[in-house]
Amino acid sequence: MSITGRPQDHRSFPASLAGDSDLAGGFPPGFLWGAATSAYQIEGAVREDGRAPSIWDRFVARPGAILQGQTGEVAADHYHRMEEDVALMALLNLRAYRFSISWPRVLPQGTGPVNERGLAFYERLVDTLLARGIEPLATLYHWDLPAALEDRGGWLVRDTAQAFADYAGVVARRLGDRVRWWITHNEPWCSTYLGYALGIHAPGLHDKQLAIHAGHHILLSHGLATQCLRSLLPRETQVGIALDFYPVYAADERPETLAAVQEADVFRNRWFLDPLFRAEYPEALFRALDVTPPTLQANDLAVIATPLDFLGVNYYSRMLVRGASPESAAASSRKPSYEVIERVPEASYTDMGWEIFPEGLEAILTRLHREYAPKALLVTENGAAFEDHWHGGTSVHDWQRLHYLQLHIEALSRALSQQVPLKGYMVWSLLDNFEWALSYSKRFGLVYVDYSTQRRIIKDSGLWYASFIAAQRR
Ligand code: IFM
Repeated sequence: MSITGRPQDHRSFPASLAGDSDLAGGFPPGFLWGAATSAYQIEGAVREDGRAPSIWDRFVARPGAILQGQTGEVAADHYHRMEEDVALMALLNLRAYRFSISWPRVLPQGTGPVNERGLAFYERLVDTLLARGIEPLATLYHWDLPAALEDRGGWLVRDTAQAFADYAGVVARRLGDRVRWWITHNEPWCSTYLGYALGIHAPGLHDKQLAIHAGHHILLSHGLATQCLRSLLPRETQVGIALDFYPVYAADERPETLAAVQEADVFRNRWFLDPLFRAEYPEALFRALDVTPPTLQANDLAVIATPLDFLGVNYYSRMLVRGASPESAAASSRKPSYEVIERVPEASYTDMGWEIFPEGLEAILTRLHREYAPKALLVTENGAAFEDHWHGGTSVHDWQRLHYLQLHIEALSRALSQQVPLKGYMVWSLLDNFEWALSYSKRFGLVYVDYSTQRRIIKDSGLWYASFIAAQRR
């Protein structure tokens, strides 16, 4: 089945798609077609209604941390434009919307008194979505740890894991009768490695050993929160986690390269996957990073591996590696012992410099199904940044993003035909937003945001996605 129109034909593509009966039959009824965002990236209003700072509010204030010194203080001003944004989702025919809840809005000190106004915002959002027939998918942690908890040790201390579970309980008690899909953490690899080892995300530390400890407490917090959600929520509630995956490919067939594929896979994919689904860390991780394993208490791995209802898959690109030659590996004690190939001559790249590789989505979905067998899978993020241009009218012609989405949706359909229990697909992102250290320079939205006026313009990719969803069975 092919749904791909020639990119230059994209403006007329939706109509032809509507008549494509093969396509209409390709996705199961009830498939969740949606889009995703996260709190700090879109909300703004960082000092309003009792919200306290998170580690990101602190990190963005560090000189040099963020491109052009920008912050999420206003972002896409979603906190004030929530109704308008949900109306946009309805125009896009979205059946689902994945958002994240800001922990410091709900519990400004991370623990203790609940900030009623913060919780009320998310309650209004959920009710507004439901009134439009849009399924809410709530993520509890998309990287914005309350700064007050960072002052008590943040993810480096076990207490934060219990604090997270208690926060999950607070939110679940309020929204659990209306939200059926829950995601504990978004991309723990990023909050761990980018935040604690590379220092390019909050809290901005540069220590691989600390990343191992932080990652363990994040995993533990996930397990504790999952158990808490299960104890509070109706049986049909779906609880999962969203991991970011980069299927690893070999640049050549040398034995060193084949070993490098395994090493990179352990580091980039299995670090979080194995504890969650196999109740064990891949030992090779610690050798490869030259660190010691985290300190485990008796029940930790069993808690972390509490069974999940679904696994969220965030997919953007693949990783292509070449192993170091035996001589250079021996001469250097540097880790890792492979080179990541950033550029392939015949490939196309997004504005993030990420290779467009839709086959990788099919590959990771089928592999996860085969090797880890989660009960269900959900693509919780997929999308692309491109340089979009708005000329003041009512359209933004982003044929590259449109084509990217078509190619990846085709990949979903191939995965489904291989019996992958796939339940939905969330485009990253609904709106252009604050792309972390790269601030507003990268646009991922189906909807363009003119930051000087906060005007929203649906891009051609958004129009196409709306028509595509409309052509699906309900
Ligand atoms: O913007 C991020 C998001 O916060 C997490 N996943 C990847 C996106 C694009 O970089």
